[in-house]
Amino acid sequence: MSSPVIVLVGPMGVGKSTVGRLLAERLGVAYRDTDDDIVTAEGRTVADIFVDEGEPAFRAIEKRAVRTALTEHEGVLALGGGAILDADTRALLAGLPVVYLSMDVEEAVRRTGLGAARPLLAVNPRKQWRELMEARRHLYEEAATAVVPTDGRTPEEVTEAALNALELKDV
Ligand code: SKM
Repeated sequence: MSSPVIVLVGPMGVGKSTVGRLLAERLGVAYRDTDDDIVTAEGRTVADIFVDEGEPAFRAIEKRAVRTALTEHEGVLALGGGAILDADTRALLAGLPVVYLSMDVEEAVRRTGLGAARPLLAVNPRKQWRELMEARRHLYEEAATAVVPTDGRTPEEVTEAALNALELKDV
């Protein structure tokens, strides 16, 4: 069974796709993103799935998508921001090189604003972010091999920090 060379976890908007692509380029491997897998498989946006079917249905779809990607993908894999809410998913991550890209609440508000494509943040984003971070921070940390703060850093700097943290610098 294959597994990813790096799994990225962290909140939406932290830069998992940008950094994930840069990491994949540096390591000469493919990039994959479970949100993209879900959109392709379902033929509709994540926001539409939330609206049409609700969050529990999305989480069930996401859980399957993460499991498949973890067993199929040998490159860099970014997980949706809430994937770590699932205990079985966290168990599947044990032993894998998991990087938690972190950011503080103010940075999160600044980066994501009021984007309609982000259904969990449609109303009162600062309060939502604070609650979301409080509820999830320990889950991200529990899942992670390395924590890489992104505040005030460029995607290139975050990429270097992630490679250093995993000691993949010379690969
Ligand atoms: O998976 C998407 C979706 O918008 C839910 C989410 C979350 O719960 O933080 C993050 C996104 O990646």
